[in-house]
Amino acid sequence: MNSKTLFIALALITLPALISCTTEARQETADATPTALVTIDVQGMTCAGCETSIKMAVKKIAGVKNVEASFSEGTAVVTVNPEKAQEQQIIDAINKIGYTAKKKKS
Ligand code: 9UX
Repeated sequence: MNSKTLFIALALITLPALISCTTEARQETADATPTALVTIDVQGMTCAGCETSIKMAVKKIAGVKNVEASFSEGTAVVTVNPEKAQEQQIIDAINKIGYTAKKKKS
């Protein structure tokens, strides 16, 4: 590979990353509500359906913006407005539908 090819390859790899970065920054200034990521340990998920159940239950909580659940990792990563959604509410909601949720030790 000569250096010109290498430069073009690098530009192709780097440009989309730069563009997505600025897009993200713009969204944050447009939306002034504070966000925090809360990671919960969830035991008992065994399939993608379980992930969906967790997402549905946690998304109902006021102040929850996004939920990503992973049965393979045993976690739920929840994007919240920390002024509205409390970690304990998320844990309670998951426990209520039959899984075992615990605050993730950080
Ligand atoms: Mo995943 Mo199915 O639990 O009940 S195994 S949803």
